[in-house]
Amino acid sequence: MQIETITTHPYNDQNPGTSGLRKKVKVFQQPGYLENFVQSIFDSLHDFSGKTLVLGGDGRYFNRPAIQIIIKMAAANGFGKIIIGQGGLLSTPAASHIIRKYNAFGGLILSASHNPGGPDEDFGIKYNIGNGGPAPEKDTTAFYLRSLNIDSYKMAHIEDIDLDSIGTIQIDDLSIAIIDPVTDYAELMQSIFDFNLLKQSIGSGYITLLFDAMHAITGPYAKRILVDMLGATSDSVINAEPLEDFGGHHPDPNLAHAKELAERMFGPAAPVFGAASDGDGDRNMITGSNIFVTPSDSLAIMAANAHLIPAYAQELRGVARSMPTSQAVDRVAACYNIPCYETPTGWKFFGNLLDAGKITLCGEESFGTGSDHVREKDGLWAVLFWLNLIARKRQSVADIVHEHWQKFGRDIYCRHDYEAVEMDIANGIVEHLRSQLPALPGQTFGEYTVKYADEFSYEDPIDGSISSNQGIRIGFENGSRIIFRLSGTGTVGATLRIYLERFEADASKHDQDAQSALAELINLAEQFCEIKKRTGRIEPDVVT
Ligand code: G16
Repeated sequence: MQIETITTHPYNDQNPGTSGLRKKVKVFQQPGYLENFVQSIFDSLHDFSGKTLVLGGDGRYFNRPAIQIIIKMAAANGFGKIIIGQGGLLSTPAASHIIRKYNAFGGLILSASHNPGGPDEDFGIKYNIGNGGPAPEKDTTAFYLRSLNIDSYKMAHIEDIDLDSIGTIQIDDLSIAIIDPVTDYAELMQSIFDFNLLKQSIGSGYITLLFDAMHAITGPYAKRILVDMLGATSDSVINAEPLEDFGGHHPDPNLAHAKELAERMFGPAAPVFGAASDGDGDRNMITGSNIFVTPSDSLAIMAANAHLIPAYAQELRGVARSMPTSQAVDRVAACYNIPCYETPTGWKFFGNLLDAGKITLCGEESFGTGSDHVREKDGLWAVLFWLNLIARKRQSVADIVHEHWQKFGRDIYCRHDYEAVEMDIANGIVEHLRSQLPALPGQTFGEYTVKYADEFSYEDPIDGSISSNQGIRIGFENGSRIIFRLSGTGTVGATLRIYLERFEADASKHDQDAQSALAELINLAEQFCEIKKRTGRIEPDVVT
C-alpha cells in the first residue's frame, strides 16, 4: 500500500464543542479541513497500529465522501481493520455498541446530530473511545491543540471502497468490513427489553404507535425493530428513508420540528404512543395520546419504573443527569436511596460514571436518555423502554405521567433558546450575568428568594478532572432554578439557552401549562440576562 504524506496548513477553528466538531459543510470542504482534523485525532492517539476503527455516520450530505477520505487516512495511519456500516450509515448508539462488541480501538462518527443537512447546512465528526463513548475533554483538547500546528496528513493510495455491498475487503494488511448497520443493535435491544410482551401488546392492538424517523438514521432501525420484529404496521414509522438533507427539515425531535407526529398525537384518534428521534439516532422525544413528556420527566419516570424492564429489574445502581436537566430524577433517587450525580452538559461526562458502575441510567433535558448498555444516549432504546413500560403497566402515557407526578410532585420545566445571537452580544450577556452573581444570594424577587448564584464547576468523581464554566445557575429557596448557558453545538453565532424550573407538589396544579406556570421566572430571567433588551428580539426562537 503506497502512503503519501501531504503538506497542509493549520486551521484555527477546530476546537470540538459539546459533541465533536460541527461546522457548515462548506467549512469541512475547504482543502485539508477534514483531513487536518482526522490527522489531529490520529496524532493524539497512541498504540492503535493493527487495531480496529469503527466508521459510520447519519447519512447527511458529505457523509460518503468523508468516509472515503477517512478510510484512506485510517489505512495510512496503520489501523488493521475498519468496520463500516453499509451505505456509510451507523446511528450513534449503534456505533457505540459496535465499538464495544467488537473491541474496537475507537470510532469516528460523522454527524451534526439534530442540525440540518445539505450542501449549505451542517456536518460534524466526533471520535469515540474504546468504551464506546465520546472522547473525554482531555482528548478533545489534545485534538484541538494538535490541529493548531499540524503541517501534514497521511493518505493511502487505495481505490474508493464500495460502501453498499456487505462483506470484507482485504487490502494488504488492512481489512475493511462492511456490515449491516442494524443487526447488532437490534440484538442488543432484544436482550434488554421484553420483546415477547411487546409483540403481544402491539399485535393485539393494545399499543398503537407512531414513530417519526425524520428522514434521518433511525428509519432503517425503526423499521427492522418496530415493524419487522415487533409487528407494528408499516405505516407506524413515518419519514423512514434517510435523506442527505433530511427532506429539508431539522432532524430535531421536538414538537416544532416533528410536526406531523405532533399533529397526529394531539389530534383525534391519536395512537397510544408517539416518538421521534434525531439525525444520528441518539435523541428521543416521547409523547402519548394528547401528552408530551419532557425529557427530564421521562428520565425520572424511567428511573422510577426501571424494575419493570428485564435488563434493569435486578438493580438500579444510581442515576445521573446533566446540570440543566430538571431535578425530577433526584426525587426518585432520594426515594429509592440510590446516588444521583449532576454532570455538565455533554454525554461524555457520563462515561466515567457508567464505566465505574456508579450509574445505570442517565439523561439530559436535550432529549437524551440512556443506560449502561452503550456509552451514548439512545433514541430507540428510550422508545422501547416506554413501550415496555406501557405494556407492563397497562396504562396510557398520560396516566403513567400523572401517577408519577402524584407520587413525586411535578418539576415544571422549559427551555428557551435564542439562536444565532451575535458573539459579542452573547459574550456581553454572560459577562453581565457573571457580574451580578456575588450580590444575588439573599435577594428576593416576588415569591423567589435567591439561595445561590454561581457558575457550575464539575469535579469528576472517578478521575478527579475539573470542568469549569459549565453554566450560570441561579437557585432559589423554594428549589426553583434559572440556568443560562451558551450552547456548544451551534454553528452560527451563539445560542443562548435559558432553562427554567419550578417544583409543584400540589396535584391539583399539575396540569398547568409550563409557560404560564413559569411566567414569573421567565420575566426574572430577562431581568437578569437582558437578552431581549440587548438583541431587540421579542421571543425565543425555540421553546422546548
Ligand atoms: C449533544 C450532546 C448532549 C448535549 C446536547 C446539547 O447532543 O451529546 O450531551 O446535551 O448536544 O448541547 P448544547 O446545549 O451545548 O448545544 P447531540 O444530540 O447534539 O449530539
